[in-house]
Amino acid sequence: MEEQELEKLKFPVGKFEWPANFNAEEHVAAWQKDIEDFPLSLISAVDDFSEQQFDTPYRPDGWSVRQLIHHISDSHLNAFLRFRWTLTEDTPTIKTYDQDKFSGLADYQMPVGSSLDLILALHKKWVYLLKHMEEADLQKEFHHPETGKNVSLLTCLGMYAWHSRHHLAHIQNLKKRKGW
Ligand code: NI
Repeated sequence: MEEQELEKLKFPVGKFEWPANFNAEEHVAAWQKDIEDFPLSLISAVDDFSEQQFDTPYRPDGWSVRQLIHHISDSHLNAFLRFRWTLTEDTPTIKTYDQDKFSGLADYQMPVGSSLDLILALHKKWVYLLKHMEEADLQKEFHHPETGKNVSLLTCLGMYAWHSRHHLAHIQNLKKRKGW
C-alpha cells in the first residue's frame, strides 16, 4: 500500500488543525454539536455489525472496529475528566496513558455494547456541562506533562470534536471499502 493511501486511511478527515478563520461562536457551536451527535451516529454506523465485522481492522495493521469503540470510550472518558479537573482546579496537570497498551487489555475484547452505552451517557453529561459553562471557562487550561504545554478547554473541545469525526470516518470508510 502506498504511503499516501495509508495516510488517507489513518487520517480520513485530516489531522486536527486550528480553523484558519476561527469564529468562537460558530466553531464552539459546531464542536458542541459534533460531541452531541456523535454517539447516535456511531451506534447507527455499527447497528447491524456481526461479531466478525467488529473484529475487522479499519486499516492494515490497525485496530479492529471493536478496539476502536473501546478506545473511544476510554479516550473520551479521560477528556471528560480533564474538563472536570480544569473547571475545578487551577491549571491541573493531567495524567496521560498509553493508548496502545490500553487496547491490549482484556475488556477491549468485550462486546461493544458496554462502551456504546458508556459513550452515549458520557456525551450526554459532557454536552450538558458544555451548555452550562461560561465563555471564560473555555479559556481555562490544563497542563500536559508530555508536551510541557498548557491546553485550553476550547482547544480540547475542538480536538475531541475532531476525534469523534476521525474515528467515525474510519468505520464509515471501512464499510464503504467492504461494501457493507
Ligand atoms: Ni483516537
